[in-house]
Amino acid sequence: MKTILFLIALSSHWAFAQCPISLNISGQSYCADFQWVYGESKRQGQLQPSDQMSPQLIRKGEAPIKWIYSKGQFQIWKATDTERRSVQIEGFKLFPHMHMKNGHHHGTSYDWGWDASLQAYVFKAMSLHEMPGCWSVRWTLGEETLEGSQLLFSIDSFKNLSETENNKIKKLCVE
Ligand SMILES: [Cu+2]
Repeated sequence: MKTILFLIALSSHWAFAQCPISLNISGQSYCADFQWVYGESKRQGQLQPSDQMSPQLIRKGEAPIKWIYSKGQFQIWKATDTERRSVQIEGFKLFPHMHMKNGHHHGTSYDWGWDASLQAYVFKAMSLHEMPGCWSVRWTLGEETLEGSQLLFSIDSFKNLSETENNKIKKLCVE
């Protein structure tokens, strides 16, 4: 019995590792993986690498010179492909979205593109500002609207916040 339970646990873990995020896009099943990487800062209008891991919340009133723009990599492959060969999907993109407590929703600046050397999409230059609401990452094949997109995940834990501060954010994300 123990062995069987162990095998079940192992296989579900394996399945998760094989398909960290499941997506159905235009009737096709895909697996995807999103990974945060080091953020960037701006020097004379140019993005430069920083030593701060994403995601980073930009504090209220913080001078733009100190802002850390969050960055991540996104890979997507056909669910049936055990070799996880990256594919590009026509019109597919991720975008940052803010759901505010007062019912207001809005986006922010970002950059989305394909990196041929990484064989992955790069999602960067995201300025995630501190405000009473929940930041999330959504995906779409077209418009960056709530109706025209789907939730990929909520950003409910920032690398530059304390545990107490992150717990406040988590509450904003479940409300
Ligand atoms: Cu807002």
